[in-house]
Amino acid sequence: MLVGAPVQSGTNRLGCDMGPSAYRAAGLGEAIRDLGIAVTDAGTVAPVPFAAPPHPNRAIHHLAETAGWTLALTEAAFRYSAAARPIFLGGDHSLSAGTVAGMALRAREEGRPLFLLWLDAHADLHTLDTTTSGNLHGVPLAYLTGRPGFEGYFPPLQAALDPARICMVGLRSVDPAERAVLGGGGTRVHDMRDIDETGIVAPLRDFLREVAAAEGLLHVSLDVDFLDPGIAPGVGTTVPGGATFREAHLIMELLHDSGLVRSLDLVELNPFLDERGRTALLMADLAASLLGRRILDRPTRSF
Ligand code: 6HN
Ligand code: MN
Ligand code: MN
Ligand code: MN
Repeated sequence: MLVGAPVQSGTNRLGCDMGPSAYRAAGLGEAIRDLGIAVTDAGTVAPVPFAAPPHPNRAIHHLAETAGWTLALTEAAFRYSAAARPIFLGGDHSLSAGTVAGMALRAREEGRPLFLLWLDAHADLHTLDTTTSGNLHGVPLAYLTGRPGFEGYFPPLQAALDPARICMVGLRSVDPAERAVLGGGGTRVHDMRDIDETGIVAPLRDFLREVAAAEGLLHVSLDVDFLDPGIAPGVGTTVPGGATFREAHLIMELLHDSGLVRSLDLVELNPFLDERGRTALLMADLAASLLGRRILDRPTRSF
């Protein structure tokens, strides 16, 4: 199921709110249908009013609006995941504060643990007190893991995520305040240096084995800037040295093979910065890959 989440309030570069339209124009729905999977389009979620007081950190902007999106998306993710595998079409990464919170409620409802794979150049681990940019797409993981300082400013978190069930892949831009807490609570952290040295297959398989053993639900959050800007220019926060085309597809293929993914965020696409839709097309292709698209269907081989 496709769910539009045109969140724009978590960044200061305008254009992320055009993301859902770009994915639809890139043929994401058709690509999934071509795999023989029934797809419905739930349309677009709207933020609900949320009364947040002014925060002492004056850098923060659009706090109440982002909190309102968080509330609306928590509810939407919980509701849509009852009978479908939702794909949230962002929208900036602050939307994951809502989608993952909603999936945590879904997991609790099913009596299973929620696991999170975070594919991103950034850690998005700032609290409201540590962010210096004031861009709230930099805070969702701190909110979701129940770090202090969000009370009264964001919706109360009903089911916090266990940091030990988070796997971060692709990091290459981490602020000092984030570095101080990175990997805390047992979060798996694989930066680009790790991927260069050892590849992604072994650590990802290891994480997926843990999810399977725990009979967990897996949510994947894919930030466009996980990818190298050379292949994915349509994002406001490009960082050199990102994942290649094949590294990204291989991750999606392994995720598909695992059969564990319940929900997906596609975030940070900024169509205004894109080149003739190539980033939207690549993200749509990666989603199709996660859902089972293959060039060759290869028989299982034993060696
Ligand atoms: N994202 N750490 C930087 C900040 O402004 O807090 C960058 C955040 C990027 C957010 O990747 O979704
Ligand atoms: Mn991000
Ligand atoms: Mn990022
Ligand atoms: Mn920052």
